Amino acid sequence: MIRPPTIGSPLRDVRVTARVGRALGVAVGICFATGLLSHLHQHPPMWLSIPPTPAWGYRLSQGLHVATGIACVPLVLVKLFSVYPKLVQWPPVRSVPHALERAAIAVLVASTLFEVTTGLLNIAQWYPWSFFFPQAHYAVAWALVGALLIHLAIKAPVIVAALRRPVDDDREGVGLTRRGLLRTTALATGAVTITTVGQTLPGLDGLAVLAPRRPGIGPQGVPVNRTAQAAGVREAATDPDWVLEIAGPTPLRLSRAALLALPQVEVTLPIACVEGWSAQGRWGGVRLTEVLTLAGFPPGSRVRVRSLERRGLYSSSTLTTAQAGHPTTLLALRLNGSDLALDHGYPVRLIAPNRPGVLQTKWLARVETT
Ligand SMILES: Nc1nc2c(c(=O)[nH]1)N[C@H]1C(S)=C(S)[C@@H](COP(=O)(O)O)O[C@H]1N2
Ligand SMILES: [Mo]
Repeated sequence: MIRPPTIGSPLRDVRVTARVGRALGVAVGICFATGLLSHLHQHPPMWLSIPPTPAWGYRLSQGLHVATGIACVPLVLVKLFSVYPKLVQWPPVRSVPHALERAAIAVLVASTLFEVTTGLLNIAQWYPWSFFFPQAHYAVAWALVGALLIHLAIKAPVIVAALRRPVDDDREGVGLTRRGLLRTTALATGAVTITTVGQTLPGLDGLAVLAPRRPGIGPQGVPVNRTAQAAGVREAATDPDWVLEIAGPTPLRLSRAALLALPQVEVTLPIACVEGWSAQGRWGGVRLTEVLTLAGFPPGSRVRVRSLERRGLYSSSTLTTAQAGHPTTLLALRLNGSDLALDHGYPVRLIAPNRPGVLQTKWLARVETT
């Protein structure tokens, strides 16, 4: 029997593994639950009408999703470090139950690395792959959770026993102690969180040096994901003949001046991007219900808005009936006290409470029923 040399660091201790694993389990649990919620927002099943309140609901859940996902990075690395010799143990399988246990671990490690890597690349807005990120990220999450539950069931007795035993601080040789490793892991996890969570948590934005976005940076003090130039709508959005088509029983064609002549309201609502950044804005414009009533839409209609942007996933979005009927759901014409910038969706964009940023469609062309 060939054995690789055991890499027998005293740091590779089941008590360390169990404690780091517990933290990782909590992070993965929150990340999975909030990821599921984000999926439901973007693909609502017929039985579910997502409520418009609290307005900051998606901002909180997606902020948690990305923050816990980032926190997984140091936790996964330390967890893998602490069990590394076991991953390459020889012979690879000893029995049928052992083979199942190792298969679950293989799926768990592979899916976790996949989720963390694709998630990180996504928040950096870098898509160096050909598959569709949300679908792949969502499907693999289920594989991860399945493998995690099997792993926990098999290891439960070992985990419970390891968590009961205190981590002793005896120094074996020089270097890091086991408690020192746990402290370092906690510090590293805290550090990556503190330097990124300011992309969504007001007050910590000054510390968000590792965050891909800072909430206050962008035209009118709000970040932009896709510019009018990138969306190919510059010309159409600045065309003096632009009108918003309201395809109701009484069809309307409203110029920006006509929209500005309707009763104006101002609401404070966040843009909360799936990438984990969010920014509050003061939006001015016309209530969607105002225009729906004018065009004779029956109450409770399922409404869809369409962008001047023809192609792409963000060219339209559908509102739940509760969101469409909410008084803070606006056809926004102004942001933070001035006319909406072209990159924020001029001449008019949708802004509605408790919705992912991807559904806050910019450069509107049409309002219709589904
Ligand atoms: N037509 C259109 N609307 C869009 C997008 C887009 O690419 N095209 N991007 C969406 C995304 S992903 C986000 S997070 C918000 C960003 O809004 P902002 O650029 O005003 O900050 O707009 C959304 N609306
Ligand atoms: Mo977004």
